[in-house]
Amino acid sequence: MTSKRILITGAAGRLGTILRRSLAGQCELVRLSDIVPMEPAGAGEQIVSCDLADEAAVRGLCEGVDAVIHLGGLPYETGWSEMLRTNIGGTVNLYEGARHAGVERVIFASSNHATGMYPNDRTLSGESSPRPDSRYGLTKAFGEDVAALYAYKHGIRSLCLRIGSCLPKPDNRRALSTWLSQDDFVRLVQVGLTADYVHEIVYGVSRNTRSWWDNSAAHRLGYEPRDNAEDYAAEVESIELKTELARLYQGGNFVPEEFSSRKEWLG
Ligand code: NAI
Ligand code: 15L
Repeated sequence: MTSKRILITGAAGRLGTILRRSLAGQCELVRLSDIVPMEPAGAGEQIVSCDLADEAAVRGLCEGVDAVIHLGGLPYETGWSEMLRTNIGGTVNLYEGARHAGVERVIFASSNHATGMYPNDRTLSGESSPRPDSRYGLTKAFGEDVAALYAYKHGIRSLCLRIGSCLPKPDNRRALSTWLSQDDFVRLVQVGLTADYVHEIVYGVSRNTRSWWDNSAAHRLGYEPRDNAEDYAAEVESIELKTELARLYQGGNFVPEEFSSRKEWLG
């Protein structure tokens, strides 16, 4: 591994906990940061409590690391003020902190909800332009652009992961397309920590037979997913999302929430 000193934001969360486990003992330092408490530091770990909205604190947080895995933020739809403070402000603070600290690379947890308003019959790639399905999805599309600014202008390698549904196993029919196994998530992050790229947007998805995403850019970087949601098809195929809109668009349940278009813009 080239990155020896790593910062994980959102380290107390679902994905942060998976990464913490996988990186234990692998690096010179893993700095684990969140606003909520977590298990005490083990060997090679450091726990730093930090609100991503606190610009000065985030500056300090980024000091002395080679790579950042930016998972911290609100992973669901909520009002503008929280979104602006945490997801937009927090991501800007993080990249600005990384620039000041001379961080080499940032892996940004984007989301499939940046492109959630595409219908299910479209095959997307990291080059597909955003069609956010929510304020949440828009914050992720914004984060991808922040990543481009800091990559091309300031030389921070930036890998944006449009993560599908990272779960122990798929839990419904939609997830047969969107599932990212926890092991494949770790594999993808390992690629992000070592591969040669400037600014890339890829999908965080396993090798699902029914995937909606052409992830060849990730494969070119060296990502070799091993899990396939299809193995669980018999178990979950009959578990459908409840509304027609949710079934029609890639963003699933984020789509019908506050939906108010009188037209069908499918295409
Ligand atoms: P999570 O909610 O379990 O973890 C996020 C962490 O961020 C939490 O521990 C929370 O305390 C922390 N956080 C929230 N506000 C903060 C603030 N102001 N300052 C510092 N920390 C703050 O979410 P999860 O599932 O682990 O997701 C991690 C990232 O991946 C998120 O950015 C999410 O949007 C993204 N993602 C996750 C997917 C999934 O399937 N779990 C799918 C797509 C994207
Ligand atoms: C996300 O972005 C959410 O953070 C996660 O909780 C899931 O809803 C996931 O997308 C998904 O689309 O399944």
